[in-house]
Amino acid sequence: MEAAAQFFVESPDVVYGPEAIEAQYEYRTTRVSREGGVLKVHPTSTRFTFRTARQVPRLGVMLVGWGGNNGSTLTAAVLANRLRLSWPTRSGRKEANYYGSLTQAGTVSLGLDAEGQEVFVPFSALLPMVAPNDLVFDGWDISSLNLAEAMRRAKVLDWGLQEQLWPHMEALRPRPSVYIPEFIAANQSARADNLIPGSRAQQLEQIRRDIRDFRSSAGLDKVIVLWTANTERFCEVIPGLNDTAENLLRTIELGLEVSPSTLFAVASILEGCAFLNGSPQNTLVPGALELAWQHRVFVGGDDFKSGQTKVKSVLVDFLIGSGLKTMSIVSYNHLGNNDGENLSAPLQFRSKEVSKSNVVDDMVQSNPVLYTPGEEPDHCVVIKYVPYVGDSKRALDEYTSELMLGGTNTLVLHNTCEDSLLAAPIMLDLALLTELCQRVSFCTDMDPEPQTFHPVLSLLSFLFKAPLVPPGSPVVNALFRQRSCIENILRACVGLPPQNHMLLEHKME
Ligand code: NAI
Ligand code: DG6
Repeated sequence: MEAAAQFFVESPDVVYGPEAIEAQYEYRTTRVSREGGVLKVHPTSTRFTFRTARQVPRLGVMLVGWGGNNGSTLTAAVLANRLRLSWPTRSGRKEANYYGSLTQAGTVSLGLDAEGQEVFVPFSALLPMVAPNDLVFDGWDISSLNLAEAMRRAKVLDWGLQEQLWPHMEALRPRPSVYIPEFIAANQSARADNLIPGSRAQQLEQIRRDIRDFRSSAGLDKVIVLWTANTERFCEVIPGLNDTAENLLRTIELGLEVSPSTLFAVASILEGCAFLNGSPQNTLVPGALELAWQHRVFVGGDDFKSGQTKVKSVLVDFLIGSGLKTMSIVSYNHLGNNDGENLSAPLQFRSKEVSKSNVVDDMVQSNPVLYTPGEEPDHCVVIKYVPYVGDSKRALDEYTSELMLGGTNTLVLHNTCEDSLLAAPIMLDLALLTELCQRVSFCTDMDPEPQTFHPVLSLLSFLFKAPLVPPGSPVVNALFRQRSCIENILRACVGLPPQNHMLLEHKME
C-alpha cells in the first residue's frame, strides 16, 4: 500500500473548490415506533451538504500538566518525528513513528480495485488535516521543571532518544498554574512550585492572557487546550454554584469552590478555544457545558481511553455481541508513575474507578435477550501504586461469561505497556480531529442554515473512557462502533457511503 496516497472522489455530488470540499450526502437511517406491541421500522433519508474548509491552520496545543509523563512524552514524540530521530536500543535501532495514532497509523478502505482487492489509504488522507509534525506546544504545570527535566523524571523514553531530545526540550518551560490542594492527592504537594497567585478571578484572567500570549507570540491561527494534569476528585454539582454558565462565572468571581480543571475549561471557552478533558473528573460541569454552548466552542471528555479500557470495550462487545452472557469483570492495575501515586488517594481513585466502570453499559443494555432490565455484570476495578514498575503499567483482567447449558467461560488477560506511550498518540488524535471538526459545517434539505457539530463533540468518543455526549444522545462505548462513527462521518464529508463491509461483489456468482 502506498503510504500517503492522495485521492479524489469523482462524482457529481462532490466538488473540490479552492477553499472547500463540498459533498452532497444521503443519510439513510431508520426510525422505530411501537404500535400495539409491534415494532414498526421506517427507513428514512435526509440529504446533507457537508462543507470542509481545505486550508489547514497553524495549530497550537496547550497542555495543562505539560510537565507530566503524558505531556513530556507527547512533546518528545512530535519532536522526535519532526527531527526524524533514530536511536540504538538493545534490540536494534528504533526510528520515531506515530504508532497508536488512529489518524497517523490507522487506515481506511476506499473500495475495490479492478482485481477485486481492497485499496487502503491512511486515515489522515480522508480529509485535509494538520500534520502532527507541524503542531506547536505550550502549556502549564504546577511543577517548574523544564520539559527536558520532565522527560527525564518520567523515565518513559530510551536514554539514547532522551539525549538527542534534551537540547530541543530544555528551553520549553511550563507556565505557572492553579494549585488547589484539596482537588489532588496530598502526595503531590512537593512538586507544586510553579503557581499563579491571586484570587480565582485573577487566576482565570491569567490563564486567558497565557492563551492569547501563546497565540500571538507563536503566530498561531488556532489553539486547543487539553487537560492532561493529575486526576482530581469529583466536584459537587450544586444549584447556584456551577449548574449554569451564569452561576459558574459568578462562583469564580466570588472565589467560591471551583476545580482547577473547570477554571481552565472556562478560560479556554471564553478565549474561543476547544477544551478537552483527558482525566476522569467532572470538569465539564453543567455550567461549563452551557458556557460552551453559548460560545459555540467544542468541548470533549472524559479520560483518555488508552489500554485496559480499550481492550474491555472490544472484548465485552465481542462476548455479548456473540451471545455470551458476561457476568463478572474484574480489572486489576498496578503502576508506579506519578499518576499512580496520585491515584493512591481515595478520592482521586474514586474518580478513576467511576470512569473505568461504566464502559460496558451500552453493550449490556443492547442485549435484552441476555440481560433483564437493570441486570448488569459485577464489575470491580482495583488500582495499586507500585513505584518500581514506573510508567510500565500492568493490567490484569478476568472476564467470566455464561455459556449454554450451564457452562462457564473465564478469560484472563495480562497487559504490560508504557502508559504514556499509549496516551500520547491519543492526545494527538484528539487535537487533530477536533481541529478538523472546526472546519466542517453542514446543512440539510429541511434546514438550509449552515451549522457545525454540537459543542459537545461526541465524535471523539473512540478516544475517551467516559464519552461526553449531547443531552439525550446515546453513549457508545463499543470501540468499533466508535471508530466507524469517525470513519463514516469523515467519509460523508467527501461524499462516500458508510463502510458496510458487505463485499457483495464477492458473494455473487
Ligand atoms: P503525571 O502525574 O505524570 O502528570 C500530571 C502533571 O500534571 C504533573 O506534572 C503535575 O505536576 C501536573 N499538575 C497537577 N495539577 C495541575 C494543575 N492544576 N495545573 C497544571 N498542572 C498540574 O500523569 P500522567 O501519567 O501524565 O497522566 C496525566 C493524566 O492523564 C492523569 O489524570 C491520568 O489519570 C490521565 N490518563 C492517563 C492515561 C495514560 O495512559 N497515561 C490514560 C487515561 C488518563
Ligand atoms: C491506572 O489504571 C492508571 C490510569 O490512569 C490508567 O492507566 C489510565 O486511565 C488508562 O486506563 P485504561 O483503562 O485506558 O488502560
